[in-house]
Amino acid sequence: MVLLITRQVPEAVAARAEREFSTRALDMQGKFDAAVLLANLGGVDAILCTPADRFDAGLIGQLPQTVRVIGTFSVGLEHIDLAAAQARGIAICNTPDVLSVATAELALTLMLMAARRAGEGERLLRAGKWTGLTPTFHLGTGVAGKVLGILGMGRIGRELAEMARGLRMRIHYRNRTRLDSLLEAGAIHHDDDASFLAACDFLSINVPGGPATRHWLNAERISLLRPGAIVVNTGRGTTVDDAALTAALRSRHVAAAGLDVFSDEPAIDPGYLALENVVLLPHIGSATVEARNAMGFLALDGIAAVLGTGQSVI
Ligand code: 8YV
Repeated sequence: MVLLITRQVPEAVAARAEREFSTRALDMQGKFDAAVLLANLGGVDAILCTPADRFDAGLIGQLPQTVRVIGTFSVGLEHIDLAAAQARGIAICNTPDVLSVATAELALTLMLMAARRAGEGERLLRAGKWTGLTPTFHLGTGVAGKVLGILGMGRIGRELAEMARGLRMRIHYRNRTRLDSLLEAGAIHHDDDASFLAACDFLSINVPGGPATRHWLNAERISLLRPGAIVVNTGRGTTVDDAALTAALRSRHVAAAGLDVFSDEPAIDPGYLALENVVLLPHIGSATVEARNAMGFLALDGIAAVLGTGQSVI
């Protein structure tokens, strides 16, 4: 079976792919090039892609009949037109669960960095501007006893809740449906945005991207946050209205933010770059050796299952 891999994958994943498939590695860098993909699809049975590769209906319509499955090196699926794939009989598989710990760890990293102004402090020190300690130097805010509001209490949100409880935070959440009490583990559920946002000292966005969550955090919802709240996003950049969040960071209604995802990444809204009170990371939520190997293996499992059985694994 021939497997085309769009981007460089971890060594252990590439080695396993080579053992189990006849592989064609495109090693694409930067912007996704659909023409290069299409030129290399002769005889291909399966594709392993990433969220940086957009499989819209137009591209899916041009895939050769031999392609039976697209595996994505991600839990997120918003870059693939699922209806178009289904119409063509192409199965889709993704990599849930195995990245939840890594992504929750990064949400926690951003939350603590934003609360303690870590990025700003490091920039100041490296610029040789640290003149020494005073009791009022570089004050941030603590997290113990504060409310962490989690938007999206799926696998990553619940992992984050468990970690944050260890920091003695109080967990509130907003989700499509209320969790059962075992999964809730004492977290307070809100069935409307206003009461949820008013409760948040910290807001962590852990929902998937796509039209249903586009610009969920807009000017109106930001105005419902407690003044001085801190916002963290490790889901998708499209969930945040950048103009509204940069305005709130400038006015300090939102005291700080930590962002790992951006609506047009790798391009960054210049409004963020001009601000000290935002920590910006280059979409590294799942970027641990452990998570990325596990993601690759899970994607290969899914592809093998489809090619072996003809059944979708999602
Ligand atoms: C990327 C992610 O997939 O899983 C997701 O949805 O956003 C990330 O983990 C990964 O960084 C690159 O493939």
